[in-house]
Amino acid sequence: MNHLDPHRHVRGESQYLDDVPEQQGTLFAAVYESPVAHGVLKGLDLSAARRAPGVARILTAQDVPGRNQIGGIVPDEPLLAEGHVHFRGQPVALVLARTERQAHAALRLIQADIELLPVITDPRKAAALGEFIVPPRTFRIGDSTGAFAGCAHVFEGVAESGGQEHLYIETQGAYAFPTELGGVRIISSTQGPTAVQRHCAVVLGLGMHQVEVDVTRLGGGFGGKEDQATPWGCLAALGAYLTRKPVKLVLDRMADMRMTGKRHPYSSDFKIGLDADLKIVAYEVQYYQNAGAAADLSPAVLERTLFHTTNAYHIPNVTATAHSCRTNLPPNTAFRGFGGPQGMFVMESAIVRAAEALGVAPAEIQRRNLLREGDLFPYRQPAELCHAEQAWDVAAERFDLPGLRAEVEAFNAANKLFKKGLSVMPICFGISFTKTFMNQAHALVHIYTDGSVGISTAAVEMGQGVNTKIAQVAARTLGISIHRVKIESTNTTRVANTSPSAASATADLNGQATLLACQRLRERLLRLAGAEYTVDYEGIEIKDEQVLAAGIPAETTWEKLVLLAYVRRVSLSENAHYATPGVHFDASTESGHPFAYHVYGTALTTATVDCLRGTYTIDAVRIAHDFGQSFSPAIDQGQIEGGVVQGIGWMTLEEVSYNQEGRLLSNSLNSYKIPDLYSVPAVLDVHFLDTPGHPRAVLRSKAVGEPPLMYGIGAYFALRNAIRAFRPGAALPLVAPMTPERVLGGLYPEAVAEPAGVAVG
Ligand code: LUZ
Ligand code: MOS
Repeated sequence: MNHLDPHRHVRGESQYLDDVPEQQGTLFAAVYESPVAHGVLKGLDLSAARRAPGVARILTAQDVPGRNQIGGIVPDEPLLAEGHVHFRGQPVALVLARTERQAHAALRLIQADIELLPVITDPRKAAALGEFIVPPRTFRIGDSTGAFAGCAHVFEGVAESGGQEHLYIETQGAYAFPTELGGVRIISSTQGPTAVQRHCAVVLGLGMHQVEVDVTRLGGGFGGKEDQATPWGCLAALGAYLTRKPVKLVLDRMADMRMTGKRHPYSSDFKIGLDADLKIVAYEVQYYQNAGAAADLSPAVLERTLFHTTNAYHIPNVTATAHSCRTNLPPNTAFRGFGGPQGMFVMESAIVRAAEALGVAPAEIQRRNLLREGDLFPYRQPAELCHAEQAWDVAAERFDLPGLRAEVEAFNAANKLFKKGLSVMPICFGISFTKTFMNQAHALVHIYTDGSVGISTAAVEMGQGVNTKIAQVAARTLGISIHRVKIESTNTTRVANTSPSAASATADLNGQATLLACQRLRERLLRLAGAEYTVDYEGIEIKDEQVLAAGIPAETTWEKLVLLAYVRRVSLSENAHYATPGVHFDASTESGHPFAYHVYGTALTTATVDCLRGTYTIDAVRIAHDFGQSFSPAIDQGQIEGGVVQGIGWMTLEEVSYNQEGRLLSNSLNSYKIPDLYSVPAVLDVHFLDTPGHPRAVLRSKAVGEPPLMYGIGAYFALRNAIRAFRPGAALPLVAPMTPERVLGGLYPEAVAEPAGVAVG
């Protein structure tokens, strides 16, 4: 089964937010952003802007009829700045004008009087000042302090990973319409329609039933629209509510890059202890998360970092502490992997530090410490149906790891100015929202009297193929062609109280709910088919004698059966709720069974460095991945390919950088480099491991959204190994991304210094 959407996309038929036909009278909105990263907002001069051509109205915090608050986990984020500004790009005022051009022109006439306050961009500086979003959290198993005393080898170090711009192709936006009775209807480019609905209701002082949010599809999300579609939805809704006119707000690319948060940069201290057999006995880590100026999803991201502290390894003694540090940057947010990749990068860094010091290949340590069936994670869930060793061994054998290693060594022996590096990257990712209550979904399934089927769930299609998967689940369960099934827009009036499409769990949660609804419909129809009946309805006749012993009339078509149900007054609609069974977590002991299951895999990565220029290619990524029983292998393979390339981008090319005044330097695609066709590995092999899947995975087909991003960490270490082939024994910092500048710094440390004054991330 192929993805249902791409032919619509390439023909330009897919409707994104900006393709919705514009209603007459629509006002266009533009956001006035804070020009500084921290200060007291003493005054705002709107007089010239108000007189500008086409301007209908300018809104500030004073115009909010409800609460000026959009914080999700912590109520610390105003919709429009009030009293203070906390980051550059923070929304301060909203201009509504007859055209988009007029709205943007008026922005330039606004003057803010701001008294500057000190700016913090560095998480460790924030921590030193006690600027935390939430209190620190610690996951602990065994006794790491005691265990270090008995270790043959102990190593310490610092690891840093940078931010990442989501760069969804469709920028953030919303289009809001006033409805009768004083409500609003919002078309939003969001992964979380309920989040937009809930916050709009708060901001407007309305009940949630007065706010309808509708989403057809997104041009990418990657986590950037899990929480951060909310401000634009609320601003458009505020405009529509106050003016009683439709209001459209779409950010241009540079505004989106300036104003929205990104993947959290982390700065971490680690300590790793091994015994004489290279078994990891103890691991301690302190994470400093750069949260930005408000909580957003940072506490949940922090939590997932702790859950993935030990990646795919079993370590009996672990103490991991995570700090969420408040800085004057846009609030950082969900990004594919959600803190997991940051934690796993530190684990891999610790292993590499140990391996380099001991003069062994990192793989020697990695392979020996992989999770086995029944091993406890630091949060005390056992690894069940664990495929960590299988993934490694199948990858090593199928792709001939010893042969690849020999090739790299031979190349390096024969070449002076080009060096190759190889790495092995195992992954393990927990599937479920870490907040147990979020693991629920609804599906509303209608069978129409002509036999066509319409399905509404909470799932948001953002290119990942979830609509195709849900249609497949329904078609299989009902025994009909997928072409009879339409997946409707995601709409809060049809499916309420939804979790965002996130955490790799969307197909599982909404697919399971769809499965339940379709099973019920199917049972009902089969029962009816098995009964004796005669019906004559609009010329269609089904006779009793056609009822077979099996209970299904031989000539009963789907259409006839559906029509029969209708005239017999049997309901052709179902609304099912699914809640993942068996997941729980107790934050007071930091233990429980938070994940439905884990996904495993291993990637072998080779890279070549040009040792004169510092440029490089990631030559090949070869992966053995645990899909379970994939029922959409084409979509799943696409998720792996996209995830790997996005992970390589995060670890190599993509460098988010702010200056010390909190101004985004990497503010466009001229200064922020993402992987292009030329940086995609020429070889990207994906082997589907033979695994049974998991009963909690929909049709035993495991979640596939986020896990592959973590394979990209392998690219970092492959490049590091290539540098060390050029400069044997080099002591390289563990700082990502490994940009060409950093590669040069590694090759020629005396000649290339870290750029001064630029905050990492
Ligand atoms: N969002 C969330 C997520 O709210 N909770 C999670 O556990 C999560 N994990 C991954 C991505 N988004
Ligand atoms: Mo995501 S980081 O699953 O929105």
